[in-house]
Amino acid sequence: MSINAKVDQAKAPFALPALPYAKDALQPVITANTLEFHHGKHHNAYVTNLNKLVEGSDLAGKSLEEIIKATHGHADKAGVFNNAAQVWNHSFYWLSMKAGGGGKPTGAIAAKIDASFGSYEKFREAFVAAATTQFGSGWAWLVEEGGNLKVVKTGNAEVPFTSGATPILTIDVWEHAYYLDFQNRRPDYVNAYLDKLVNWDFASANLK
Ligand code: MN3
Repeated sequence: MSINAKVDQAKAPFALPALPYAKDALQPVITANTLEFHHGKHHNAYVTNLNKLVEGSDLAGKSLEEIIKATHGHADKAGVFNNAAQVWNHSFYWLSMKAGGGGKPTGAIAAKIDASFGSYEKFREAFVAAATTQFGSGWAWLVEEGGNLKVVKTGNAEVPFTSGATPILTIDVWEHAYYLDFQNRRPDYVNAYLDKLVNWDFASANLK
């Protein structure tokens, strides 16, 4: 079973997945200029590097998730892991946002947030704290683990599913995600993501 059916299920070599919206769809929070670099250069470079690293190896012909699980925690495979996980993380991040998204969720995901955190406001506090305190590069996540929702943060390319948590939503807090639009103001980027971009339909679809 795949971790997320909407993230590339093809086998290596991989292609850069198309953005699920136009490059200017997330403006003014995330500009077309940022997506031009972030998707067209950064995400694309992870795909290109990964394909080079797995070509001719025993990982050729495996899916992204199989490669991530097979290389996680193996120091001699760190290059493969980092590129594979970054391909997965970026595909999941694009899907975590949409034009006109954000704000308080409704339906099943709202009920699950209330049950797990006490309220949407408590969830929001935890998510902002994780995203703003991740030191250096990394990601903040809403995940489902043991039947509850939790907020976690991961460094560099790390993914939550290698430790058993199911990703529900993510925000990229590497500087390349926000520097062109927000410079050093990471908290403004995180708040704008929550208020204007979160794709709660995608989050709901990721609940078990
Ligand atoms: Mn990134």
